[in-house]
Amino acid sequence: MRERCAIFALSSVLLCSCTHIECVTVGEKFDVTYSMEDEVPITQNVEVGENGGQRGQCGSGDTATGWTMDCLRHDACQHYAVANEGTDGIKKELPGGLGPNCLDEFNLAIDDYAGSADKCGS
Ligand SMILES: [Ca+2]
Repeated sequence: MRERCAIFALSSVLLCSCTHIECVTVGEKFDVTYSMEDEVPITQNVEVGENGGQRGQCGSGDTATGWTMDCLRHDACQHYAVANEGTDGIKKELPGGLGPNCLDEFNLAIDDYAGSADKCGS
């Protein structure tokens, strides 16, 4: 687990702006939990790098950055949503896993997209 925390002193108030980026490595397996639009938790054991080799890597193609837990969760969510679209009321997921099912998982991974390249490989 890696954390970066920038602390700014402002008058007598301490403001803390934190990012949380947890690196993962291709071949490792993790239980990740995500949800479709109904917010019912789905837990799945996924291997970093499976399914086309990029599961867990933030971004894609030329914009791909590091490998992190939050991006692994988002990728697993997107894959599940696409694979199960139309069943159990699961709506069509937008390209890039940007909703309606996986936007919340994307939001958890936003800091990873920006900050993971220098610490979690690429
Ligand atoms: Ca979700």
